[in-house]
Amino acid sequence: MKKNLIKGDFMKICVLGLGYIGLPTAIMLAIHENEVCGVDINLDIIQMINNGELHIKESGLSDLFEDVVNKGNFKAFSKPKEADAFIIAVPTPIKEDKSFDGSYVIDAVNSLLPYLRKGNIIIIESTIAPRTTEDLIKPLIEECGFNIGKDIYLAHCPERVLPGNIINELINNDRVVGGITKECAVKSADIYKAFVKGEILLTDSKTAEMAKLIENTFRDVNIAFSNEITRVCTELKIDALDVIQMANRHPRVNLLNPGPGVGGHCLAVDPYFIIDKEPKNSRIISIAREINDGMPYFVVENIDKLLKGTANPLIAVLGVSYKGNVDDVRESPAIKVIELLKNKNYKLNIYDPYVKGWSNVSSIKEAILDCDMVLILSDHKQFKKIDAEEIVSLMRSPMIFDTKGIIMKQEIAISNENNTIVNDQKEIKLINWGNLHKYLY
Ligand code: SAJ
Repeated sequence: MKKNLIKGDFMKICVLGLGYIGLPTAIMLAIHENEVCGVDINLDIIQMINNGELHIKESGLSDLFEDVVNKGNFKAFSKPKEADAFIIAVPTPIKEDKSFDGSYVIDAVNSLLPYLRKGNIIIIESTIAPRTTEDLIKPLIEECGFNIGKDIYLAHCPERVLPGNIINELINNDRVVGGITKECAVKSADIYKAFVKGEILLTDSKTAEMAKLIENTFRDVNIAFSNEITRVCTELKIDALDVIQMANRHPRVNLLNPGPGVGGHCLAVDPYFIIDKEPKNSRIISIAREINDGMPYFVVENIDKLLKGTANPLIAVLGVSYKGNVDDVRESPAIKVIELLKNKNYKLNIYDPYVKGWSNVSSIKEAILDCDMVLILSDHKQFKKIDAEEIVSLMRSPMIFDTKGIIMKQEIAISNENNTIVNDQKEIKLINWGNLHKYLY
């Protein structure tokens, strides 16, 4: 017999969308004794999961997955099944015109309607435009004759975990649960109590939607500010990295790091959901997107200047993913940089130890052989301790353009008294957003 849905109770939960968020969430719910039915439209993913294989790389996930495979309480299917609760974690992309595309969420809701019965909980974890739960999803359920807050409990509980640290953040981050009614929020929150050690904050659905979007937009705007500071400082011949470091020593200033642009499926996408809904008032948000999307062009503009006069330059591109130590290339600025460089007919040795299908060489060593510039575009741990001896002996002219600011002079060693890195009479030019101006003028 099914028990009342209170903390720690066994539940039957259907998770729709088995990607970077849905899959770890489903596994976490199964670890905590729920019977979990995972649903995806991709049959390869279903087959892999049911064969005990993972289709995404995420630290700590495979051990937990092994446990639930042994327990036997998590299986994947192509269609939903009857359950106590449904959690939707499908993608919410932007359309070509940058407007919100909620079609996967709507499809997922429509797909579960035939299995819905009184007392069920529906939680949307996908990031959605403000007011979507109330204006678009609620009517779909009401059209089936259900009363929200009495028959069905509907809430938005945005995912907030950082790729690369998902398991830890699933457990320890605070969660915001926004219900259509208070009862909806309370019932939905109970599901998370099984594994969330952070605080669970209850609110209404539109506040939860907006809070989630603002979290990522805050970061996007902050990074855009640092990228702008970098461009200003490069013109003024001031070390932007020093400036940011100094300013951050003020107790109430916290600038993020400049880079080759902002990627991933979150920061580079979610701000548009706000712009789409309320364009006339979203001015800073729009300009921040423009600045961050402009960074790959700025990177390439500077590569042109740095390699001016070099005959048939060969560039070793290190990193394709949108950030360090992940295999995700969605909206990656590195891909934009690569595309721009290819359009300009630069020869490229591309290497990323995490991402399949992009590398045309199979090691750092092979990438740097005979090249004129090492271009760092992702902050993978493997790139931080690049071997200075190899750089000097293998590169045609040793120049590193570190757009992620990960290489410390002292760590690539062989510094002389003047703090330039030399070996066998060759100097390594280690260029970052702080000293770029010295190599341009
Ligand atoms: N980046 C910089 N400078 C920095 C930090 C990041 O240029 O100082 C770039 C990264 O290289 C990357 C992009 O920003 O291209 C985004 O990376 P990220 O690590 O800031 O964030 P995501 O997209 O991996 O994850 C974010 C997180 N949101 C926040 O930290 C507010 C995560 O908690 C969310 O769950 C996730 O978005 C999401 O799914 O919405």
